[in-house]
Amino acid sequence: MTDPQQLTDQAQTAIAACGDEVTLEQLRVRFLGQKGAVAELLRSLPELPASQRRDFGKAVNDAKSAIDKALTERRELLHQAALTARLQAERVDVTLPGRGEEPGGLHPISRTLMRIEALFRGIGFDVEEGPEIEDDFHNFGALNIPADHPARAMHDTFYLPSGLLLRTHTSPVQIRALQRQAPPVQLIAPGRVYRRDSDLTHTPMFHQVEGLMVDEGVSFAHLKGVLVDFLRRFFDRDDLPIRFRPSFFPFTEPSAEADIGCVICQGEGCRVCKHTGWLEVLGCGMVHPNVLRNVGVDAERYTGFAFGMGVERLAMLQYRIGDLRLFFDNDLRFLRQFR
Ligand code: 2U9
Repeated sequence: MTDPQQLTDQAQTAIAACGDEVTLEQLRVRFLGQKGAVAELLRSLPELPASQRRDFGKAVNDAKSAIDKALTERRELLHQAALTARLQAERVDVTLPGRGEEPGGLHPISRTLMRIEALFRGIGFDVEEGPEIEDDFHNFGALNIPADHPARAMHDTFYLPSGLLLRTHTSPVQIRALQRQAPPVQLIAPGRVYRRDSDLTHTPMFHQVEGLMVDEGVSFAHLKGVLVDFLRRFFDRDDLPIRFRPSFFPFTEPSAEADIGCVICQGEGCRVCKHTGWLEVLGCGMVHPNVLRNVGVDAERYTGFAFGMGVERLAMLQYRIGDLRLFFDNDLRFLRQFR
């Protein structure tokens, strides 16, 4: 190649056809580099007759400028095109509708717990929580359940290597409350409890709400008044039939279990109430004087009533849920129904 104009044309054609910045740099080296085509033309200068050198030198310089200009313009163009392509690719259409957030919901057990708590708060009960890992005294001893007593078999207990245990009921919360504060005491203790039990109707962890009222002159009539009122409000039926049957617990004397008229069949008899028309919903009784003495409360001066209920059972009746395990599967198809 000896003609600067021809070289310019060739370079401009190649540059115009170049589609990316890397190839463009290769073209720059090829035409304007130290060993490039323009440098080669300049090296041929001394071989020319002296009369032609001046014009040829100018022509080579013009070629160099023209190629340099073409490179710069092309580089700018390619840079802009790349930027535009990237902006296009990364474009966010802020006018598109959002993906949407599904509203969360409370677990049915949480909802039932909150309902129970609200009803007891409304009649002046405090709500207290306590540790799930307990010692033998707070879970058993203080509650008039001695070490060798068969009543302990009722609560198949999870023991930890330390000798501590997972509480089998929320009674220890109330023991701690009585140790801490003098009567009058009126509180409920909601929370998780643990028993070594697992079948269709039992899970190793479940929820309880227990309650306690201790003061001078507290009687079984107060117990009945509070619990009948609670159950009728909970099931939202002023005429809900309720009966108390005698029972036994080591921590209460006398003790009773409360049944409500079956909310599924209205007492007609169905599978849920095993064709009795009644559903057992809680246990209760007058706090045993030994329990009061164990926590330093004067059992001559004070009396109290206590009760306990299983939250899963109440939630199943409230929401007409037929299978206990649904509470623990965390299947969204089930949980979404409680939003
Ligand atoms: C203190 C004194 C007495 C709590 C009580 C029951 C009766 C009872 C069961 C119901 C179903 C447990 O979840 S369940 O299996 N509970 O029947 N609980 S009286 O008595 C107390 C508690 C604390 C200081």
